[in-house]
Amino acid sequence: MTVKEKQSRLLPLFKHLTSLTRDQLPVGLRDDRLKDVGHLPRGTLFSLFHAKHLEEATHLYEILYGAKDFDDLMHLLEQARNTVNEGMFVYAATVAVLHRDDCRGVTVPPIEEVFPDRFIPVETIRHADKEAAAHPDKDIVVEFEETGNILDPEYRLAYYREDVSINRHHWHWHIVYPATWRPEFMHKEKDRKGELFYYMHQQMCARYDCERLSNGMHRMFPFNDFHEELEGYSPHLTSLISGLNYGTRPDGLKLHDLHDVTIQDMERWRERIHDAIDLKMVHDHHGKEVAVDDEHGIDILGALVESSHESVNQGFYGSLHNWGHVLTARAHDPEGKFHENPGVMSDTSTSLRDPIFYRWHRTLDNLFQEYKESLSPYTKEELSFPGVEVLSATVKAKTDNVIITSMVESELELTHGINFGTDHSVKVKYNHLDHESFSYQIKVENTSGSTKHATVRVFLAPKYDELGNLLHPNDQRRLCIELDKFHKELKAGKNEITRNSVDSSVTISTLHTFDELESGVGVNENADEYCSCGWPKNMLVPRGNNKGMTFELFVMLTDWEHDNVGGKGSDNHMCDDAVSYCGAKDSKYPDKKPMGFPFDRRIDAHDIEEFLTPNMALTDVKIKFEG
Ligand code: CUO
Repeated sequence: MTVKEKQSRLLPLFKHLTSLTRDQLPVGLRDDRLKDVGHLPRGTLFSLFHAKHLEEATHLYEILYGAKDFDDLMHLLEQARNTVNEGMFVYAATVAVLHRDDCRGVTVPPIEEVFPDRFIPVETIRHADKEAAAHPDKDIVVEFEETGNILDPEYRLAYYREDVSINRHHWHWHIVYPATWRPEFMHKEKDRKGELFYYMHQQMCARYDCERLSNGMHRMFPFNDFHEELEGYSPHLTSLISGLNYGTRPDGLKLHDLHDVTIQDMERWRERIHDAIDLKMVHDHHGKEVAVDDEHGIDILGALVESSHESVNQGFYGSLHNWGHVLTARAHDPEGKFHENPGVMSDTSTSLRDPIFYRWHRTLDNLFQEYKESLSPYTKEELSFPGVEVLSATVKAKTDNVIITSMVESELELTHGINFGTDHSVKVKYNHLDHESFSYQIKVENTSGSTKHATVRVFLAPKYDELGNLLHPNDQRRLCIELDKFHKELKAGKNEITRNSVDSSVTISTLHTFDELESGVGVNENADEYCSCGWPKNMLVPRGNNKGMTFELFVMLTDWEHDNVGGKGSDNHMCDDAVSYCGAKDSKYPDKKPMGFPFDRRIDAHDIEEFLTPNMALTDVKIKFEG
């Protein structure tokens, strides 16, 4: 069977899931393997942060992953679609398709088209619905409606938090890295999964703070005090699987104990994690001491904090991060007294919308940073690359070292996710951030007399804080966004490296719509769904401001011979896209250095000049928003 045939058999299963009835395939008619699924009722919001939901979803994706062949997979998927919760079906089906060898090249449709109600405000969907009913013989395009106003200062960031593409990214990342992934069962390793959990979310926090500074706002405050009154958030989303709104959190609510978890549990787990960081040691579930050492410490802590299947002791260290999502999502109806839906924090495809997401992840990131602070700063020797000097680094765009950002228009097709009863298209027009295309020009001198192989690392960070003061490198490092990382051969003598921003190792290059996938566009035997977990390329750089906000571009070359992990992950791995955030499929993470190197550790230098070695360059870059 060709990939195209597989693709066309798979796509209908992802259509009109918001219209499924409550009917379940009776147990007697089900394949034996599916006897023990279907507990979470249809119409309920599935949360992969909730232990019980996740347990059932894991059971399902493991069954689907274990299907004998593609036909068997289709048979199980068809039955599962008629049995399990809608959100759980999409999650489990996507995890299975993404990881099965016989699904290589098959692409699952974008989540925003499968469940547009998780991305588009309900007023807009309702408007589209009325237009479609009034004009059944026409294609419909409606405008996206605003979800708030400036009376809420945080609303200034709504364009970012409610962006379709970053929410899609977050959903996809958690599909590639399921918390419950069991390598022994799936026979596939997820190299440095705990560390990647830390790093991908650390980068999201850094990006959000850069965006805040672009908007003249202070960096976010962590959500450390679990008894604090929270700021409110109203998502304006209605879940169409039930017709019930996503929960709104009015200003001033606090977290409350839930049936499954208490605030005290959270505080206890956090204390234990602090102890582990201070003592540089954790207790595994046999009571054995495991060192939180320089090499594996961050990976151990990432798994512990999330927590994932790889947590050394879930019973003792709990599941701090996941329950934090559930607790904040349930703050408006903790006891379920009003049978409300949870808020957007309960789901990976919606949680980025809520300002509390970033405050919660800042708290977790501070835990990881506490550990990183305890490590010695990199020495000059660890930072340098003898024989290689970076002479200059320039951003080439219309004007050198100036990047223009703007809001551009896109359209989202609703009809695959929502049945409007029309054969015509029903679209929403919305605006999102984008930037002009640019490239890096890096001039390097190789004085070693022979060919060298370099890893080129490119970062961007704001130069000034919210008050206009020069940021100290140790504060600036936490705002550093990785823009790119790639391998380059350097001949002896002078070299000029040119690299386009679209080739970035953090972003995805192509993404296909439901319609394109249906018509066979983008179907490619070598494509890999794994790759689509990268950061959206339109969001590569922060917005900047109208005057032109000053950032620093940091370029560093390190010795690739030392960074290279060898084997499949060494260079030409299949998914060249987005390896920084997504790793390389079934291979080692393609860089031996700690993620975020060299900014993952404390910088004691007084200023950035003192930190620099000859293999680094720093350039002022302005980002100018023409909005
Ligand atoms: Cu990705 Cu909290 O895990 O969001």
